[in-house]
Amino acid sequence: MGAPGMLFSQNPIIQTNYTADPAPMVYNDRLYVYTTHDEDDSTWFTMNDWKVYSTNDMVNWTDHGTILSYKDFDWAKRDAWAAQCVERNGKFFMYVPMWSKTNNKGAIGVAVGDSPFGPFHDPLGKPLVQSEWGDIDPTIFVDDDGQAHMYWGNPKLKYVKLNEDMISYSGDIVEIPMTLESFGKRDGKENPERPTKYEEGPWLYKRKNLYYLFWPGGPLPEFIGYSTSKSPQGPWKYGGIIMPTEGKSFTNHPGVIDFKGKTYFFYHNGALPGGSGFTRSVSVQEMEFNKDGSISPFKMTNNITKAIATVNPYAFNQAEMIAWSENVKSYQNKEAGVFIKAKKNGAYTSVKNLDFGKDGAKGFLARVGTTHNSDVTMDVYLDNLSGPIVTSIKIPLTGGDDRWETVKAELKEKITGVHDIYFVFRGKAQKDIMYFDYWLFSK
Ligand code: FUB
Repeated sequence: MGAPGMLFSQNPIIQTNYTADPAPMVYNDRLYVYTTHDEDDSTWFTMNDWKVYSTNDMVNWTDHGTILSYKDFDWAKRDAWAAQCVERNGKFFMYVPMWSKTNNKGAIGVAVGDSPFGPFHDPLGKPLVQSEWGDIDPTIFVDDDGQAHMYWGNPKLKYVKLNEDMISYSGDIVEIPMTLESFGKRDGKENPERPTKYEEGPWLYKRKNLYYLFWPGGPLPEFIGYSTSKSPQGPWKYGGIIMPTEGKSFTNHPGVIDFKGKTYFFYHNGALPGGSGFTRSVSVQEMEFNKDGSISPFKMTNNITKAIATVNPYAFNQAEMIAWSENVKSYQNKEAGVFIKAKKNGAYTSVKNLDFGKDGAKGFLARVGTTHNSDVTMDVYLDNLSGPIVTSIKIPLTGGDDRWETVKAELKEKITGVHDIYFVFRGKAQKDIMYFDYWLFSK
């Protein structure tokens, strides 16, 4: 995927799958974003599983693959919709809305894992919450005093107080009053079910003792609005629209997080080739607050231009760590974990801001394979696609993505200092030119 002319973009941050409903989480100095997954060619919300990606530099994103599916819940039958993962006491809790096969309506489940990637399992064997209707899009916030709140819902907005075990709650489900003071008056035709702008997809966030609720607003196509409160339980005060409707998808979904001294705003649109309201893609940009804590409206932008850390080219680096790509898809299997496939001649991936150091790199190694015995090559370019080719490796016929070979090559010239690199995949086949698992340079 990817389109000519998007070469200098960083957004959407994932080009190898259609992703939506970003839910960021910071753990051990790394930023993770959990996403939903729109199946290719979807014409409805055809969504079966959740994925996770991570970065430490805001520019190169590593694909950790599918980490949970509705099939992991005995009681669910479809609709792996907007989720959030939070860490507490070394355990990771995925809160996920799905369609329940037990009583044919939506419900929110929870899965627990020992790492950000799982494996996750359903400790309850039943939903964590199910109310009368509209149980989608959970957001969870653990406050400084240890109290966790879960908000969710469309068209109603509800919350419960989660217990410390994070898989049960105390008290009743509370329904937030849908007042114009809290969520603003909806434009257009009166809609008794939706009197305010609030639609769905809430995201709860705290900054300087002020609680923020970000939410996609209607009527469709959605924009992102926000409300604030001095308490995580409200009352909420409508703050305005921060991201007006834009970008080829009739839904949007906020995810806000602080990371290394900055605040980042995640959202989705339909910006990839083939993109639409049902084939969406996740983007991120920096977010600013006014002195009084209010937020001025902003537009979707192309990128975060500057990496905030360098990549070590001498470590094992995954092929699915990507700053930008075109015509590349990611997959996973037992032999390689997550890996990528070049779908077309000329497909490429890029990685930004590698620090080769003073002494520099002399060699290159990659784990690769192909099913084609004609000339398949991977050319490694320095800095841009018209930059010098530092090495070109011939891809051995391995015969299937369960069979791999490690190939070594000398560099034409030593590389020193900080550079971007591009892996360009070339071959005569009509599809699936080659597959690529990991790479590293040597000194
Ligand atoms: O992605 C499926 C649904 O679309 C989400 O649950 C909503 O928030 C909207 O993004």
